[in-house]
Amino acid sequence: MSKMPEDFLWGGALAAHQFEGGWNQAGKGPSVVDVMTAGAHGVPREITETIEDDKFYPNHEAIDFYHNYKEDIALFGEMGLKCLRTSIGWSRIFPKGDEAEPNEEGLQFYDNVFDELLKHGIEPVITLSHFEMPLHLAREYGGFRSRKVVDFFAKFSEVCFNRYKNKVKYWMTFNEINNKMDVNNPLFLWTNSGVVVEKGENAKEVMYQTGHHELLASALAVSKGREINPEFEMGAMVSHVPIYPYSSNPEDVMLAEESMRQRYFFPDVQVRGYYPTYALKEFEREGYTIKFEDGDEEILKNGKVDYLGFSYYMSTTVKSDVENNNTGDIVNGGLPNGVENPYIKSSDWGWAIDPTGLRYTLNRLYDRYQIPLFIVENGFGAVDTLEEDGSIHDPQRIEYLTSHIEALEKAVTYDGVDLMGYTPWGIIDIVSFTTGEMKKRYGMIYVDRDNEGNGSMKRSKKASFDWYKHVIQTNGEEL
Ligand code: BGP
Repeated sequence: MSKMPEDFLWGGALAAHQFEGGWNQAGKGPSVVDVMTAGAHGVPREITETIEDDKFYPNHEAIDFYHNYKEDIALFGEMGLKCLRTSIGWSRIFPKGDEAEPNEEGLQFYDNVFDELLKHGIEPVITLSHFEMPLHLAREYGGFRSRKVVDFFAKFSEVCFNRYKNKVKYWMTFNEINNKMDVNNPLFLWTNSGVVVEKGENAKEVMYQTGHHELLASALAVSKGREINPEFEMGAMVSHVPIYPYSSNPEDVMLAEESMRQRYFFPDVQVRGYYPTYALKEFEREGYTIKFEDGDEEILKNGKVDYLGFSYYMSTTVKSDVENNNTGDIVNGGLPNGVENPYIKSSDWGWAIDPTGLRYTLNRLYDRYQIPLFIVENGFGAVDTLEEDGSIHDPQRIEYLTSHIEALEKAVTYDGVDLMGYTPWGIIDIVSFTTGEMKKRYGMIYVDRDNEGNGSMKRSKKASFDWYKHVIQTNGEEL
């Protein structure tokens, strides 16, 4: 295959709550995800009122990167990663979220991590909020329902920009800010925004008002970041799942087009700096009251991003003459996985395997926004087996990643898409977000830990470890 640009950022992706552990160490406060119990294949994760000792919380210890960060980063260095995408745990820096001063021990932890990464020649790519809002902000203020939380996020991001301005260049504001468009699954509004829809409320109206505050918070962070260090690359981050029409029936085509608005609304605002007319028309049609304040338009216009990061795992398909296209169930994280696409297979968790969909996505996003793109999540969740001799063979994962890298390489070298980098999700085994399982493994490094939290935590290289190391060494030439 063709060589990628010399400065292409081959890396790996993680999120604080899914691998760090140390959930209450060194002053860290509980986050919204720390009160989510384990789910399992098809069983929804629960949001609990308190943290009961008798319940298992998979994110509390996760894989204990908190105490193993030097060993793990040495493995990332051995793999030859050019960058590592991860997040700063908001509640490690502001345990409750509304304190006047940040938690110095939390700030020091990330100083240590970034120093270790840079020592191994690995560029940090940092998400400010990856579902880790301080629980206190959710309980006390109603999360991003409240404009006060916009100010708390602005303060958190400013502290991070100032503290790490000489160590971190690439930033993203909110992970998969558009997840919450799927209001059928309470997991997303809760983890995205610390919000629970109350009885009698219109879920979409709540989601859009919450989303407006988050869009303001994102734009304010982007403007502040640029002020603190003009060298910063400020990105948005969305989940992108292309929605195909089931047939050439114009009704299917139009339904797919309309359904894509749930994907495009948030990045439209973050990249273009204003609300799209299809959303304003929806507010009018549905009678939603979204409270804007004077100056909000200006904030959004001034806070347009430099690049768009996105996750890509699967595609979905919709058909205009079926009762319900939104058949996403908890196994798929509630994603509207539409109707069966007869041309593609799915993973054990029902996620469609569609590498061509990644090339299609890159073209659609680049045509729409004409700014650099960054694939910051793509991966294959599967059950891996630790053999007697300690080896782990993961040919399916190598096949999945190979086909998706071929697709992105075609988008760059044949279609001319401006792509900054590629960070496969879960470079090391971590806790699955939607199900709370360890069983759904993504990593090229195996971690001996099961769904119930048992295991030695020992790290072992899978077959994909050396495969990906070679891909990076040849800059994508040999897959
Ligand atoms: C995305 C999240 C990640 C990651 C990924 C895989 O939505 O940004 O945090 O978890 O999904 O999903 P899962 O872990 O449920 O397999």
